[in-house]
Amino acid sequence: MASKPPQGDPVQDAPKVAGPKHSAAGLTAVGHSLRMAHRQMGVKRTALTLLSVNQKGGFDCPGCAWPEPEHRHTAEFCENGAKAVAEEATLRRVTPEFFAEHPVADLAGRSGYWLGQQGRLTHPVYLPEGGDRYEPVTWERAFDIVAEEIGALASPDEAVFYTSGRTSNEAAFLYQLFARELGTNNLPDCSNLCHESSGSALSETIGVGKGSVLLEDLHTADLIVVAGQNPGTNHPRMLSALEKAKANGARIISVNPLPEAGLERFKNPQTPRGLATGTALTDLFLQIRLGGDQALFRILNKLILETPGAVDEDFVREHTHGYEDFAEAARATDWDSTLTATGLTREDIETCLRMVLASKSVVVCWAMGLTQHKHSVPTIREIVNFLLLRGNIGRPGAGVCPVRGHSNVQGDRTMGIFERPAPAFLDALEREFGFAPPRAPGYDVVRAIRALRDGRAKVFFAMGGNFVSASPDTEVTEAAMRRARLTVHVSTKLNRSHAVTGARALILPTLGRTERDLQDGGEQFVTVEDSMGMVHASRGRLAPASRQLLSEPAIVCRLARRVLGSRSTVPWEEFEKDYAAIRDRIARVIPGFEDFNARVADPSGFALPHAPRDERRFPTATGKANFTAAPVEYPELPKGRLLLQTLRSHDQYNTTIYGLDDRYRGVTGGRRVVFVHPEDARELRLADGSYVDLVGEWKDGVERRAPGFRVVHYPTARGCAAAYYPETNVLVPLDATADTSNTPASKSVVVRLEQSATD
Ligand SMILES: Nc1nc2c(c(=O)[nH]1)N[C@H]1C(S)=C(S)[C@@H](COP(=O)(O)OP(=O)(O)OC[C@H]3O[C@@H](n4cnc5c(=O)[nH]c(N)nc54)[C@H](O)[C@@H]3O)O[C@H]1N2
Ligand SMILES: Nc1nc2c(c(=O)[nH]1)N[C@H]1C(S)=C(S)[C@@H](COP(=O)(O)OP(=O)(O)OC[C@H]3O[C@@H](n4cnc5c(=O)[nH]c(N)nc54)[C@H](O)[C@@H]3O)O[C@H]1N2
Ligand SMILES: [Mo]
Repeated sequence: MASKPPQGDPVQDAPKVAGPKHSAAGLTAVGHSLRMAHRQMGVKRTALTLLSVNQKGGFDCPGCAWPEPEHRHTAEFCENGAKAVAEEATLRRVTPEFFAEHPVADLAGRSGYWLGQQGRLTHPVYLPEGGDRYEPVTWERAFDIVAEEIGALASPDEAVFYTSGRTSNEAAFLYQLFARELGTNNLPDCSNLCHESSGSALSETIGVGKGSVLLEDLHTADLIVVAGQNPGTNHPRMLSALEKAKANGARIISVNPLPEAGLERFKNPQTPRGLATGTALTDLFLQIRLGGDQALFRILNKLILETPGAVDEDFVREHTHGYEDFAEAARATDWDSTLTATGLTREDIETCLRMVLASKSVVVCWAMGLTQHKHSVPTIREIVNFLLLRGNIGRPGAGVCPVRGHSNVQGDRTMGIFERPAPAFLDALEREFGFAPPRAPGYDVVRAIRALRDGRAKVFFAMGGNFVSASPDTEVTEAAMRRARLTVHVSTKLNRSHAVTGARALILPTLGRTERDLQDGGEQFVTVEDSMGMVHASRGRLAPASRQLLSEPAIVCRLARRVLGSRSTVPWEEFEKDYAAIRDRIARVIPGFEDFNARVADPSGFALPHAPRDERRFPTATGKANFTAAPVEYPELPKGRLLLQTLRSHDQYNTTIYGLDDRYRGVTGGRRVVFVHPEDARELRLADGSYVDLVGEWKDGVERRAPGFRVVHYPTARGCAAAYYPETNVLVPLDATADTSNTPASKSVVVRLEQSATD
């Protein structure tokens, strides 16, 4: 039974357009967050909940992974954090009666927005083979069903265990332990769709796949480059750090095809100045073409090499490897191809160079605008080259800053959620638990979809997330999912992945961050790691959404006991009772977590070691920081086509849609919009307000179509278009991925725009 993905709500999706804004936050943002929160939680619960977000002794915001400052405001959250909290702490409920009224086919016809608006899941539910709707099931029976299907597999490698990045360190550690004791490394995670390119590029070049800066480094940098990131929407608390940096004299360069309001001007609602005029953030805006960043950094590197005295020769000699090959490649760069690739002018780039040369310490921040292209890994390696040239790694005020997405995505990876674990990690597991973990690499997200599609994987288990909506090539992914024997989702809220199921399906409802976690050993807390490698505790305060909910660690423990039975060497029961017992094991397996329980008692948490940052030691294959010399690439655009990036609106958290507005880009009341430069639109004869189908063009010749988008004339870079994810995931081919990291190239999709039949 194939159903087309729903195309938005025809009644609600009627976008109105008013043009881009030029500043972010301010009191409007505070008002929006409070209204949204009141609607979901009421006034009293709103106050109780929002005041403990990101406070010492409170819970970690389930929004983004931006770190908390040492000195916290009473309200240490942002508009979008408040929405994330309201979404979870909502008083609305999805009960067994709801499932009785809504067959799966009905759910499959609803928009993601509608599904999310129904509220919190309250009971475990089961869709039997041949059944048309979910029915209530006991936890025991649910675990029996999973055990039955896993037991029937020819090999544990026919099971796939996905993780989304909200999972705590404790739950993540147990989850990977279970998968590995079962015998598989099939642990794809949202990172595969997200910052995998950063991890790949950084581990090879600096020896650690994480950012090398702390919050203080941002505050004290001379120059901050923000490339391929929209912090005003996706990491609003980063604007406070940028404001502080500016107050200390920093300059900021934004590299983006779109003028993003948050980067132009920040009105900090916590300061009088913020409420009046706000702070202008960006000093230089480089309106780059999609995918032009490698070319930009390559020419900057060439120009630095050509400037006498600009290279930090001591650093290069002492700490790096591969300089000569890199320098030769950089010197060969020419202006013509650079200007084509970037769409910038020579003056833009020369201004940028002057700012770089005038700065002693430089931080480069980036997010999805750099990681989701075919050549993302060489692009990020070129940024590393750029920083290495002037010794900008491993000293204060300087370094690489990949800004992570999900609040614990970095921690999940540290805990071993990875389809290609390091041998040293597996050795440590083996030593600690006495079983032999599998050594062969497992499936990442794209490979997992292929395995499901081809019948090589039969059980799909998700610890959070919304796999079918977050993944590329929606129709392919959904068909793959429907071939599974069993799909299981541990979730807080309803989403499309619950409606696109295998022969049998389970939804297992779980506690969110905001909720109290009571186990036999007393009240528990969990821990998370932010984007800068700081680990701290998170403790929920609210009563759970339903008495039936189990915590994620409890679900893994019970599942593991049921599936592995007496063959397990892991004390699952003990772990479920008291999470401190899990942390004791983490302390013994994962470097940097020594004495974990004692150190996490400090309300500010602790910093994980980072050899390049702390001691300018680079644990790479060469023992040095590696310069790299890859050919410069950029996307080619056939005539009459546009390069489409798929990005987030201001009113969504990934596939969770909070509302239908994108305030800073001036769109209200709808999501099916495509932003096109007015000149491109004129050439393509597309009036503002006309309706088009977006049709993907890829070398496999398959037609991928997203129908019915309103054209919005918008000041994006020439040749580039933008539309929201996940509505446009149908256009991203499964095989169009980044080299090395295998991340879907969601930011460079070649499309043609066809007038909609209904227009
Ligand atoms: N409120 C909210 N917060 C979130 C999320 C959310 O959905 N909502 N998601 C979380 C997650 S998981 C993540 S990963 C992050 C995502 O955070 P972002 O990476 O900021 O998210 P996107 O909306 O994908 O924005 C991509 C930005 O890069 C720019 N860009 C696109 N392509 C290019 C390019 O080729 N070059 C350059 N220089 N720029 C480019 C786009 O114009 C846009 O400004 O946010 C996290 N925080
Ligand atoms: N085209 C395109 N595709 C993309 C992207 C893009 O920019 N463009 N971005 C990619 C990126 S960066 C990412 S990170 C992925 C996101 O992929 P995912 O992480 O898979 O998706 P989310 O939308 O964050 O997942 C939302 C669901 O998580 C569940 N949930 C929320 N909180 C909890 C919790 O505490 N515990 C549990 N168990 N469940 C919880 C809820 O049921 C909710 O419906 O999408 C990727 N897909
Ligand atoms: Mo992400």
